[in-house]
Amino acid sequence: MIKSKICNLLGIRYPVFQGGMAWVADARLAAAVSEAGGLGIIAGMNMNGEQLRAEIRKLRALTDQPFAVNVMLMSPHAAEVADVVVEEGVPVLTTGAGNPLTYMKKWTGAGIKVIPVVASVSLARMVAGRGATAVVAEGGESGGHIGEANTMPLIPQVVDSVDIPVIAAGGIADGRGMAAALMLGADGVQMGTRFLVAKECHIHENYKAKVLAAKDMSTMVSGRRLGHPVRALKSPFARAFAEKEKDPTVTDEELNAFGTGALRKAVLEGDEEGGSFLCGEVAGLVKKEQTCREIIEEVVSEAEALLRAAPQRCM
Ligand code: TUI
Repeated sequence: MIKSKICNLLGIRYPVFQGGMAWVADARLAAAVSEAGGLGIIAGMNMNGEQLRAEIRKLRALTDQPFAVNVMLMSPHAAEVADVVVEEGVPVLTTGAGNPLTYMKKWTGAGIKVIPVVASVSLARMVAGRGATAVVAEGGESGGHIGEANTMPLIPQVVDSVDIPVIAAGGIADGRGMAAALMLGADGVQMGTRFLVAKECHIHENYKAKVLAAKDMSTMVSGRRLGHPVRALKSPFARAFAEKEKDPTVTDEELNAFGTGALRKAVLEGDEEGGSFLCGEVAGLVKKEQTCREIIEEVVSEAEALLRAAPQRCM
């Protein structure tokens, strides 16, 4: 069985994290992943402090396994959320879309294991020096907000730069991706897109159908002009946003206003016209709806079989 340092550090059975996807990763999804032996992560992005507190308590009613909360640092509620995770005694935190240094002392001082999502060697080094337990190194193949580096070059460079475990994210949706990530030196993987179609993932059926129908060229990146590139499925909204982005008569404020609420519309309403269906480049590999347990066990056993068979394949 694939076991790594991160399993012992966090008390989880498999080195598999579920991405803390905004509007998507609620208590029901995170609890199912944690019950199946991975690390379930609640997205703090779309909640204020009190909503997050309720979600954490809901998860605790569903599982006694370790779990995490993702603090999206660009969220208007980030400061409030940063306090609630301490008050609620959350065991593990991931952060995203920014530099978490402002909060590191508060969190590590409260005994929380902090695992920032990083998109560069420099941020990985910085947080490792401030008490991070591990990092998730995320390549630009990911869905949602992305950095500039891709997974294949990013992971080994981060691995070489820090002496804490590195979890690979971006472009991983099956055992082949997991085996490759482990060979790059990662200690585990984080997957978002594969969990979008989990049975316990309560997004609109239109969203799941779009992910299941996606092919290799189905995603695109927009938002560079605003300083936060985002990968999503090609859609009327994503194309319109990309067009407006190129138009110098459209101000940044207008562009921001155009994007506001689009993710909520995709997740809750399945709005095919106005929704932003965030999704990773691996969507073309995601073929069926499964339980979180089936997903985790399938990915881990595929990876294990591949790694065992590696000498026959290559030598
Ligand atoms: O955060 C994510 N993915 C997200 S957040 C999100 S909500 C959103 N919606 C619309 C527009 C913008 C955001 C949807 N998806 N992943 C973690 C992640 N963090 N990916 C990349 C980064 C990152 C990038 C640059 C982290 C740090 C960083 O630089 C920080 C610095 O100051 O050096």
